[in-house]
Amino acid sequence: MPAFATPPVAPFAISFDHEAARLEPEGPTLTRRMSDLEGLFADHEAWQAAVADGDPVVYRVQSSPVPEVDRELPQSITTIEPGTTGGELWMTKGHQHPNHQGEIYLGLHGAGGLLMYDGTRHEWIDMAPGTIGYIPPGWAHRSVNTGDEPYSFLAVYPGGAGHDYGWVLEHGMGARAYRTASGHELRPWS
Ligand code: PAN
Ligand code: ZN
Repeated sequence: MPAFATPPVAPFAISFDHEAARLEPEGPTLTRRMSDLEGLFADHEAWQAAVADGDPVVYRVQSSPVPEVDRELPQSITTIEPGTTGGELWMTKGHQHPNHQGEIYLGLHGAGGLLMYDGTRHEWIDMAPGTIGYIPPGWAHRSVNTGDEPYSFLAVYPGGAGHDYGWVLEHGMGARAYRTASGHELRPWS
């Protein structure tokens, strides 16, 4: 099982395969199944049914060996599978960085969206290969697969930023992304 390096991390090169959406050397990979997304989809019964029906993998996060500690700059590649639950597009849990700091995402493969919320306003950025989405300090963020193939992106963020998942459960994300006949649409938070 790959592990994080012990800080301070020595200089090293990362081989980045954007087609395969992989980093080498690898750190740990986190797997999020449907059961890990409790309370996040608007349609609770559809979520329960999906958990009962094989509890599918919704997304994976592959890290480089750089650990999440202050002054280091970790990177990871997230791959979200295509799918919907109660019509809502598959997505990451979403979080806010409690130590407000900026972050960048780079689209690698597939089609997605970057939903951001500052507690009052929400913003949406369409993400495609080559798009850099900028997340300003203090904005909660969630990624959505809007296509019919896996959607992958690279994230680079300050190691001391922390991850607060409770903030999204408490405040929501301002909007939800749904599949429609012609693509996808955002609907008000419910
Ligand atoms: C990303 C996210 C990753 C998974 O690396 O952590 O896409 O999303 P959740 O953390 O919301 O489950 C990032 O924004 N890091 O700060
Ligand atoms: Zn983040």
